[in-house]
Amino acid sequence: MDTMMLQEKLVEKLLCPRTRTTRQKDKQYVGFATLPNQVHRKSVKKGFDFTLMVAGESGLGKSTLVNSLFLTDLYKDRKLLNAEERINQTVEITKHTVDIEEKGVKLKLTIVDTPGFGDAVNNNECWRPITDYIDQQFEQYFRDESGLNRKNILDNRVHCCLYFIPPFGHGLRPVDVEFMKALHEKVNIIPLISKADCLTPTEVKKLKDRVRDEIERFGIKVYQFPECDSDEEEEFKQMDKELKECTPFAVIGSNTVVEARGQRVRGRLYPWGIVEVENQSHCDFVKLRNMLIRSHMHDLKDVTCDVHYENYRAHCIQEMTSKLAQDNRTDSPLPILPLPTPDVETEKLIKMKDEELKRMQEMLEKMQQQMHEKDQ
Ligand SMILES: Nc1nc2c(ncn2[C@@H]2O[C@H](COP(=O)(O)OP(=O)(O)OP(=O)(O)O)[C@@H](O)[C@H]2O)c(=O)[nH]1
Ligand SMILES: [Mg+2]
Repeated sequence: MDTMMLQEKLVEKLLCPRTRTTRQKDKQYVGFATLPNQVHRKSVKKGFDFTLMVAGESGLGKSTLVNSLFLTDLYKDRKLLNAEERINQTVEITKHTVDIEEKGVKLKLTIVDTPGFGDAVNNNECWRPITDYIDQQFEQYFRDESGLNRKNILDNRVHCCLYFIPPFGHGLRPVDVEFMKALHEKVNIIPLISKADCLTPTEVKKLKDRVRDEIERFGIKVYQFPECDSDEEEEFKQMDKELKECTPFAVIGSNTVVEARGQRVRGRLYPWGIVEVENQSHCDFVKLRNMLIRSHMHDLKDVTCDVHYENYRAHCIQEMTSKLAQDNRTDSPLPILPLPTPDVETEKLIKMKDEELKRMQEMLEKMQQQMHEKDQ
């Protein structure tokens, strides 16, 4: 092993052990400052990035929840560099980027807020703008990856999509099934039961069971939590089991801070009492936030990269190959007619087409080479 590799291994050993003990000792700590324990020093210096999308029917509390999840000022160690306070109805896909810093660890969080469906008269293919958005990000990455400046690629791929299910009703509606199925090959879907303060604990349980059954019955591929290693400590295994059993998470969002039990907490004030967003007996908000920014962020990114993006890339390469084959066929020597002398415009077009074909050929070769290297 050469010195470089030895050094790398050492750094990895220092930074990578998934320090379960740290996590367990530090249970009350909510943030992402433990991320460096899981990754390389380079990433620590550069900071982490994560892109989260929300989708679902209009008015289910998507914008409120993402605001509650990350743009919070309740954590003492956290510096907020940019936050948006007021929430209106979302009318187009909007991207908010927030730089959060916690104990010197930087996280560049991108939230893709999408307008809810249901307001239009015709909700046919209401998922289309969202799948198009996800594909566009893949396409951009694919282009950049095949370009010259591969070192400084801006990765805007969507790592996770929180899909909001209404609390009223009796489970998934056809539109929910259709929506999630349109997305499930492209992004990690985490289904959520929204506005859980509308339901009693028994109703929450009933709805969760029903949604879980329906997800299975309709063949919807939601994000699968990774298996817990058999050599993990019992306490960790138990936490992992609880997290899995808790899905789909029932959540509550709020942008207001209220006074409860002598403390200022994020909650919703009703004439009959206060519902606290971060109270684990009120909803699964804390579990969701912990899994997103603490325990499963890397896995969500890995699945995006290794499964969803790879699918997209394979599909692109296949399309390019068949297009090239088709073009080659049409370019085969024409038998009979004497060709007219092309005018300047036509010549320009032919030249452009030739160049495009050449570029595609090069891109294809590069991709195939990369895939070959990966397979080895
Ligand atoms: N009861 C209850 N109301 C909520 C909750 N979260 C948000 N709301 C309220 O629901 C309304 C709509 O919230 P938004 O966050 O704008 O909903 P949205 O899903 O982003 O809506 P669109 O932008 O139209 O797609 C607001 O009045 C919120 O205060 C919740 O957890 N429980
Ligand atoms: Mg909204």
